[in-house]
Amino acid sequence: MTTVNLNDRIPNNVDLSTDRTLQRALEHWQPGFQNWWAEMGPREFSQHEIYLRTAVGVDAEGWASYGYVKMPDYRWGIFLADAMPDRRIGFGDAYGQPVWQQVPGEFRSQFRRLIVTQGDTEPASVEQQRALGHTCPSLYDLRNLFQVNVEEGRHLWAMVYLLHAYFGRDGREEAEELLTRHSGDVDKPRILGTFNEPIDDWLSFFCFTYFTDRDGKYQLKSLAESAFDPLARTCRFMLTEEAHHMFVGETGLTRVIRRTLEVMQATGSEDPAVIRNAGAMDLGLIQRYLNFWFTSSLDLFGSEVSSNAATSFANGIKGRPDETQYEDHLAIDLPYTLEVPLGEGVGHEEVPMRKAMNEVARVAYVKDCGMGVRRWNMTIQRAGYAVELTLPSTRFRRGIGTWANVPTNPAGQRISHEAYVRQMNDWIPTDADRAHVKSVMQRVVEPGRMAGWIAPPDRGINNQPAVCEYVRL
Ligand code: BYC
Repeated sequence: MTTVNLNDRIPNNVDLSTDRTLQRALEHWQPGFQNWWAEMGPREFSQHEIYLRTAVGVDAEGWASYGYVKMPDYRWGIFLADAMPDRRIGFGDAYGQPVWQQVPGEFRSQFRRLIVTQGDTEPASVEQQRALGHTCPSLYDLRNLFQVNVEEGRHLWAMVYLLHAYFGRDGREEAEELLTRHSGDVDKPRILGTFNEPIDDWLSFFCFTYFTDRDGKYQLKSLAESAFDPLARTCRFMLTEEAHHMFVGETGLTRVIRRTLEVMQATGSEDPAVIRNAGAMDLGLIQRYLNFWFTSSLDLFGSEVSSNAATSFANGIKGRPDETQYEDHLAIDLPYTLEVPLGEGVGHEEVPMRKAMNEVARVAYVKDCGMGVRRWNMTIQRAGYAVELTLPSTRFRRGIGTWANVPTNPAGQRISHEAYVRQMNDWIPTDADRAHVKSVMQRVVEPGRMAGWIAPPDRGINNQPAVCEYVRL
């Protein structure tokens, strides 16, 4: 394993000090990053000490160290998972050949585009979440938010390292641009749709970390298969950090639901008005938030039929998530059957598998999303209620791909445009839903205490006691 140089100005395990030019270029980018964090990150909390984990190594056992850190002092660095000896390309036309340590010239622009797209999402999410600290439901949650934020900052570093190290001047220019686009900016927005959606309440934050970070998991898994080994190794390590973000989402939503059930039991009512009056979120409202963030995140996989995806697969640039689970890594003559709009209904179309790689990844993602929903339904059932939360159809409310702008209901049945517009209020958060959520977003910062709309976590971070002062305000 390459040693981790934690004391370097930029902590790294890539022997940065042996490449002075690269080191200087990254040190030149560093103040821009720090300024961006100070301006666009959770700036009102920059002087507080937070109980954070920091990456100090890349092996399974010892990568994390916990301690109190002020966010601007976080050791953002460059960490790649260890190289696998004699690693071979695992899919596509160059299957079985040795992986690349440099980017082949002919694939340069494709790689750059993917790395920039990935990199763009990381600071975007920090920007989206920057105001949440003011309304945290507990110190535990506040700490988790900041953990997610600093790690997204590190993921930006991961992509910027690749741009600087392997893409010369264009890479350096792209790295600058990553700090100038901003989430929701009318003139210079972030690249992908979901990353321009505001996240101004904690229910949205939990949905985002459940659904959108899970897209991150699947995209990183695809890139972790790449023939370009430095990209694969970077993404492998990012995946270990990403797991915590999804944990925050899943347990966050579980706790919201648990609290709702407690209120339903205490009041003996399922009436949304009664639940809201008691300061909790009714299940219908939660369902509408799930619908919103799930459908938005589905678009992040790109079009069902994509020549970009086919070329990326053919050229070894981006594989399928968990490529090793497939028997055929060439996927040349295989057909893939897609659901497509047909007349007023749903038809089927066969397309070459390689062109359907975005859909293959999306299907795996949807299955993964369903697991948490099943667990929530078991919790609801155990509490004695017949309500079931569901994931809407992948045809519903799509903005990208075959089903873009085709009106369907959440079950995926085709409906008229008028019916779609008229009923949307039943399906995604209404103004009243958002106003209610906003009204209960009151800041709670006494150690161990929770806001009234969310149950406490099962256990503390790194075995800390329930009353831990995770953030020293
Ligand atoms: N919004 O052939 P198409 C994460 C564009 S999340 C706007 O259909 P392709 C994280 C597309 O860019 C993971 N535009 O799709 C989570 C293309 O534009 P250009 C982020 C969209 O190229 C939480 C055009 O439509 N990582 O890490 O096969 C917190 C036609 O594209 C959208 C990645 O996405 C959209 N939703 O695949 C923090 C991995 N969808 O290039 C972080 C890198 C598509 O023709 N990116 N378009 O101008 C990729 O692999 C691919 O770019 C995509 C699209 C999967 C996104």
